[in-house]
Amino acid sequence: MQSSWTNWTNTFLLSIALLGSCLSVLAAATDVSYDSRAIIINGERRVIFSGAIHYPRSTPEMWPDLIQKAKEGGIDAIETYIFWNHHEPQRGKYHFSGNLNFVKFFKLVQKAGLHVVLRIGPYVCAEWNYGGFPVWLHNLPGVQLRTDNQVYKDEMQRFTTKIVNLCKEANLFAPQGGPIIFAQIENEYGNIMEPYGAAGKSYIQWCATMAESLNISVPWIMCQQSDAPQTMINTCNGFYCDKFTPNNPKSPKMWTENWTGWFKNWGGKDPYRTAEDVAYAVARFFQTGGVFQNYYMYHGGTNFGRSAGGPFIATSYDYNAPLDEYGNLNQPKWGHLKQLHAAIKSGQKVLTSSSPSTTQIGNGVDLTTYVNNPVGDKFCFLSNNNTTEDAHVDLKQDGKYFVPAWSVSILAGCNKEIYNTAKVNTQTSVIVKKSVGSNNESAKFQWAWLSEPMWDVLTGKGKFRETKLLEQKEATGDASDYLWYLTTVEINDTTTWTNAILRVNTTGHVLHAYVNQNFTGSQWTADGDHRFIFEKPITLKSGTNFISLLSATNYGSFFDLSPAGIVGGPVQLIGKGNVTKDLSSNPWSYKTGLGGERARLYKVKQSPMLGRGKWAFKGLPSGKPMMWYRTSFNAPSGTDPVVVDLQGMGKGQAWVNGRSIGRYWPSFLAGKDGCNTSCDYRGEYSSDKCAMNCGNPTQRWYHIPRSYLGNGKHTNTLTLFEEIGGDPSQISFQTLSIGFVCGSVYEGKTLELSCQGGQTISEIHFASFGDPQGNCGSFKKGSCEAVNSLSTVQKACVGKTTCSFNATEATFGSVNCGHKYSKRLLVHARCL
Ligand SMILES: *[C@@H]1O[C@H](CO)[C@@H](O)[C@H](O)[C@H]1NC(C)=O
Ligand SMILES: *[C@@H]1O[C@H](CO)[C@@H](O)[C@H](O)[C@H]1NC(C)=O
Ligand SMILES: *[C@@H]1O[C@H](CO)[C@@H](O)[C@H](O)[C@H]1NC(C)=O
Ligand SMILES: *[C@@H]1O[C@H](CO)[C@@H](O)[C@H](O)[C@H]1NC(C)=O
Ligand SMILES: *[C@@H]1O[C@H](CO)[C@@H](O)[C@H](O)[C@H]1NC(C)=O
Ligand SMILES: *[C@@H]1O[C@H](CO)[C@@H](O)[C@H](O)[C@H]1NC(C)=O
Ligand SMILES: *[C@@H]1O[C@H](CO)[C@@H](O)[C@H](O)[C@H]1NC(C)=O
Ligand SMILES: *[C@@H]1O[C@H](CO)[C@@H](O)[C@H](O)[C@H]1NC(C)=O
Ligand SMILES: *[C@@H]1O[C@H](CO)[C@@H](O)[C@H](O)[C@H]1NC(C)=O
Ligand SMILES: *[C@@H]1O[C@H](CO)[C@@H](O)[C@H](O)[C@H]1NC(C)=O
Ligand SMILES: CC(=O)N[C@H]1CO[C@H](CO)[C@@H](O)[C@@H]1O
Repeated sequence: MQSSWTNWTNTFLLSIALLGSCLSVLAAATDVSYDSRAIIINGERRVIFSGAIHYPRSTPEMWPDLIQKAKEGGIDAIETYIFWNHHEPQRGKYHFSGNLNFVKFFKLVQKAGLHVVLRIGPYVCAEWNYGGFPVWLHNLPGVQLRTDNQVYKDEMQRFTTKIVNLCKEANLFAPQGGPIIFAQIENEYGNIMEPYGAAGKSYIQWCATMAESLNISVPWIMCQQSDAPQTMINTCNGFYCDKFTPNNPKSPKMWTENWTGWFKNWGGKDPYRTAEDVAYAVARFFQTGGVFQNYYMYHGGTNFGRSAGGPFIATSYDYNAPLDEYGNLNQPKWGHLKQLHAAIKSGQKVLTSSSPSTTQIGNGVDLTTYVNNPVGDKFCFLSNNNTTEDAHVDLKQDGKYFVPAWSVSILAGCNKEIYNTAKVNTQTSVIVKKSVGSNNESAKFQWAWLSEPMWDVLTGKGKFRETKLLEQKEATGDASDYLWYLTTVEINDTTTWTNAILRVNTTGHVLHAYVNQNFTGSQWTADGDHRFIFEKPITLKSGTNFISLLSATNYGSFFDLSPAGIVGGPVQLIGKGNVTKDLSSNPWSYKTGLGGERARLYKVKQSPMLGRGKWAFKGLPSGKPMMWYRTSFNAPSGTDPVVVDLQGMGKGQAWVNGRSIGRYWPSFLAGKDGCNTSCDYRGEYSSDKCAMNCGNPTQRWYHIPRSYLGNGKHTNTLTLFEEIGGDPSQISFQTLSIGFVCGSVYEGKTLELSCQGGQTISEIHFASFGDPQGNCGSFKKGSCEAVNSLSTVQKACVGKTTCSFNATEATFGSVNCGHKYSKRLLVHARCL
């Protein structure tokens, strides 16, 4: 491996030299290699902190700020997948502009001085529609996805080559002077490989050979692939990876997905993973010999458009990441990890040139020592994995340490604590939403509305016919979430059929039924999973009856193997005496998508309120399914992120100025149970631990990127397609900013407080240096404090955007806390 990249680099350098090209390109060429203890970049032995930011989950206007904040947070590399279905929505028709311009994204990363980890996949999972595969791929004759199938392999090779060539043409690989230091082929295949048998094994070999043949001259990785062919580095994904060992002893220990939190499903709660536990997982990884780790996600962002995967992935992909959905610092997570990166980096020389040796001290306490011989420099990790018992560890001449339960201390020189994962010294920021304009009656929006045009489908008129119930991906090619299934039934025996039951056996996810133009009901899977049975009473008449079924779905990661829609049914009518009519083999007529989608009702031309005669303005309907609504609104002034509050709406899709901001479903509430008022960071995390927002809408607020908005008066249009019925009169727009910050530091540490976006600290609600107690928002004085705590903080902070001071008696004056183990400073301040 290593020699081949070097050869390639030499050839490259030679050709540049022969062309007499500029020296700056020559100087920028970067050599990447590795061994089991380091990533080696231009000869420098490094540990690498990487953060995932998926370019289509934000906007090009947001990219520079996100990248800069990652850099300031101590991140060395940005990792992203490549999203095939968005780049090639129709076979051979490519899109690489706007927020799909990953070349631009990588150049911005490079400009900031960071590296790139390129995960091509091209299967990516990622809670993305159909795992990133274009649905047309599914419909190619003879194709079988992710296995030793020639049709599939040809397509995968063609797309992978296309992406690699785009990167080569833009000189993006490290030896070309670009930022890309690693590339990934396939994705977590090891987790699902078994059912594929021998074909799976030969497929993964083929992936390795194909990838190698692309001559990218940086190392390839495969994640969760314990049998990765030897030129590939296999890597770990998970909440913790301390127990992972790569399958090749020469490979570095790499963690490609350290889950900083979790994603959200419709009907799910807000996942929350504490800063203490993420820091613990990362520190443990480096304690046990880790070399490269990536935060999945560092910025989660938004599933705009129809990009969210199925079943039931929400539009927000916040992930409880260090940067929130809108790009705000998620504090204290961002800052606590920043300090962790700095602490580990301070030991980089020792860590990358020696192997760990660990002594078990007992009761879950481990001391891991790295010694850089013959120099003798030392670096230590002192961990306590006991979930309940704090440890007091006496290392004799190297000092005494307090190591809280489930934490890791980092000891510079093995005798000075520079960081502990459970001792958070970073401010907590409380983000608040501010209403834009007033909420009073006369300030309410003027709404226009229009019923979804359905005259054709409700009278059985579709676009194509089959005498069976089709699979939805095959019928729609994913041109829309929606597919109409239409049939008729002749009734002559009214005694049996006047009062009947319509029963539809469907693979989900959502079904709406109409009989003779009459809305009969809607239903969806309770748990966001696959099959359900729709059963509603209907009235049939003598003669021809129209049955019109609308199936709505999006696609999950393993939907290549499981069907979607009403495929196969059965669809039945049950009459008096349980007489059953099976309609499954009837002639069925089909129509993909909504009338309003075809008419592009979300597109706005000139004055948005000037509908071409169809839009109505009077008597705003509420609670009616299948409605289009639109209104115009002013862009909020300033630069704070903007959201639309869709409280009161049911389920549907939303557009701002013609651009989709995603699917919405605020009527879907998170379960009432399983939220705790307190969250204990100790013990293994799982995605429902410390969950929040029980009993509330899974997602009430929807991000409108600033760049989607125009300036000035009434230049913006919000368009909604409401599927199940909602009340638009409750809708409002809000901006997000920091309302409060809380600081907490232990004695001897520096407290830094800051607001953002031009805000200043306007007021100090609480400040006490001593033994104060409580959580952010409810701090209380303890038994002792420095008398001028409050005035000292006020003097240093009020009127400033940022302030910092040391939590020491030198700053605050003496505190008589007697025997207390450690003093600390708590501050609660307001940003305005
Ligand atoms: C990769 O390099 C090898 C040897 O230099 C060459 O034979 C092959 O054609 C190259 N492949 C590509 C895709 O550039
Ligand atoms: C905790 O650490 C001890 C070593 O001190 C180890 O034997 C044990 O497996 C660890 N427990 C967990 C849950 O990691
Ligand atoms: C944690 O410490 C307690 C008290 O010493 C002990 O009983 C328990 O076994 C320890 N648990 C682990 C996982 O080490
Ligand atoms: C209500 O809205 C009207 C029109 O925008 C405005 O003139 C009035 O001041 C508002 N009243 C309050 C109490 O905000
Ligand atoms: C009623 O319909 C059935 C088929 O659905 C048919 O066999 C029968 O002849 C019809 N009877 C009358 C009176 O039209
Ligand atoms: C629904 O369809 C599935 C698959 O064909 C079948 O296993 C199940 O029994 C059906 N359920 C009902 C109530 O018809
Ligand atoms: C529609 O349903 C209503 C009751 O829900 C019923 O009164 C009406 O007759 C139905 N119309 C048709 C055309 O079936
Ligand atoms: C019809 O089926 C239902 C449930 O499947 C059953 O409860 C009912 O007794 C049946 N009625 C007749 C008349 O068979
Ligand atoms: C809530 O907290 C209690 C006490 O810490 C714990 O026993 C329980 O498992 C927690 N429940 C959840 C759902 O996290
Ligand atoms: C805080 O203490 C450090 C030494 O620990 C010192 O360098 C720094 O100047 C102090 N900062 C303030 C604001 O007093
Ligand atoms: C892919 C992977 O490592 N998954 C693991 C992530 O962590 C959860 C919970 O700790 C495990 O259940 C998964 O197996």
